[in-house]
Amino acid sequence: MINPLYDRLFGAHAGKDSPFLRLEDGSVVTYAGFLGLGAQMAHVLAHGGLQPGDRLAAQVQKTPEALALYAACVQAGVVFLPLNTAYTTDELTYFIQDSGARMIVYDAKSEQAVPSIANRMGARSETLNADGSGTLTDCARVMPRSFPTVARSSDDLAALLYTSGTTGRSKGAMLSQGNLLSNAVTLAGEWRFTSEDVLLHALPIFHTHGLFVATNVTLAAGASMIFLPRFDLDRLVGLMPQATVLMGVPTFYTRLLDHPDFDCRLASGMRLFVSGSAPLMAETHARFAERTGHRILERYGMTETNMNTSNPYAGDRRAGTVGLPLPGVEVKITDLDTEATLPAGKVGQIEVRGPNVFKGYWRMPEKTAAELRADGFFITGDLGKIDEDGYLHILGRNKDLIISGGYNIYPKEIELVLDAQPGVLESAVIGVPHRDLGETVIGVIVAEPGQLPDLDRIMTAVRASLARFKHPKRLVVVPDLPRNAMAKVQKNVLREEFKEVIPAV
Ligand code: MCA
Ligand code: AMP
Repeated sequence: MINPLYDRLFGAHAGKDSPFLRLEDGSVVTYAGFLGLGAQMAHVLAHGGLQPGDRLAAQVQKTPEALALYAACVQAGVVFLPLNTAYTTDELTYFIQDSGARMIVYDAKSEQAVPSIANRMGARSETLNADGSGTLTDCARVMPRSFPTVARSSDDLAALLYTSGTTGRSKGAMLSQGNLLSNAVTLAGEWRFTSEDVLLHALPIFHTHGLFVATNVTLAAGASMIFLPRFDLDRLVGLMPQATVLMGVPTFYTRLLDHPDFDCRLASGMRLFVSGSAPLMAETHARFAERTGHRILERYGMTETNMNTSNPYAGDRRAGTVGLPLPGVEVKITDLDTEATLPAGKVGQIEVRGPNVFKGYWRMPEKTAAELRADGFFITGDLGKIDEDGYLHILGRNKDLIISGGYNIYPKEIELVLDAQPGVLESAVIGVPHRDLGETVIGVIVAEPGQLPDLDRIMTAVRASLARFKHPKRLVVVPDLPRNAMAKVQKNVLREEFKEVIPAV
């Protein structure tokens, strides 16, 4: 194989007239049509001077063209860097600059700043809009529908995905061809995917879950996807009878259970429901089984590692656990202080090793060294235990992280913005329980002596610099922050105090 990821996931389907994407309007993109468009886009990248290993940043809506751009990058040996469409210009600028992207693909209708950022960096910019139009597709249309696939090895980078950090500075996780391919093939096998499967795809395609888990697994099996531009509960329910598999974050499942039409008849043609990215409550698992007869299969992964563990397809899917290590993946629990491996039943930090584990953080050797051990084990920052039967239980986090509707939010990033506002002495951002999103963001502020911070003004500043899903749902002012003997803010005390600040609806 000259380009393992392309050859196995994409090239293997050359010439096939079978459906790959089933769109909302009833039209179908065949494998051959999709690969043809990908090849045309690969020509655009090559004409634009992109060399193998160069980064291409894309902040675009979920369209077949956006997915073809991913295929084009893999085929041209270019490192794909997808970006959340909710990111503000400030956030976008950081990712583009940090990655040194050589080409930026953006939606001309929603982002105005890219051409000037690109100019400053000597990068090219192309547009790709929500309706598939733009300079990228205009240029692609006149290109040949085949492209000489660029040779790559398993260790070459295929994608750079940013994940926020506890210091507030996002880190680019370097994912190799081998990382992505090994996980896709493993998951397709474990979850028994075949070319007959139809995946109901309602996740965004700028994160691991929607892009690598859902899309790569579909590609590995030569299956097809009902490709929804966004999550829409009524559409999901309406289309379910045409699908066989759904992958979603827990919010998908709690919302489905709230839908009056969602019942066992609707789910009768489905063979698998997968949940991940955030904890699935055992209660949701039980209610879902009661309503549909299906036991949701929960799995556990990270941007840095793709998927690590999964409940079994055929065996016992245990609620409240994330299942067993995937074939080829090692999981161990270690003591936080001594780093010694702990026996079954003991709680410690979760470490993983395997072909799925990333190559390190882009241009951050110290951060890489701090989290990726020399022996290949990655310190996930999650806390848990392995029970007597080998099932992994995630029991907490050793990292200050909030997961809202499956999106990860690092409090530090928000605290930096809050702390910079007039009248604010310091702040602590916490996650509190939220019925729909699992957790939601609360900003706790201490005022400068004698000052009364203007909360509306603070929220305006937050809106200007951070994506909407990171915005605190409430700001509260307190006289001081609780601290322990080491002067560390006790966020657990704040979480307890404000756990009911957002009413359950
Ligand atoms: C949307 N909003 C949110 C979220 N999503 N606020 C907080 N948390 C969220 N997750 C806000 C919008 O900014 C908007 O704010 C309002 O809610 C309505 O927006 P809308 O787009 O209509 O929301 P939605 O369609 O209801 O979205 C909810 C969602 C979505 C479907 C749960 O967030 C989603 O698709 N989440 C999946 C994320 C994901 O793919 N994570 C995987 C990461 P306003 O009203 O103020 O305008 S990969 C990962 O974690 C690892 C590797 C793994 O294991 O998978
Ligand atoms: P990300 O940074 O988006 O890659 O998110 C990775 C984090 O999401 C993990 O470190 C976990 O904390 C969390 N996560 C993913 N899947 C699950 C799950 N099934 N249960 C609990 N937490 C999960």
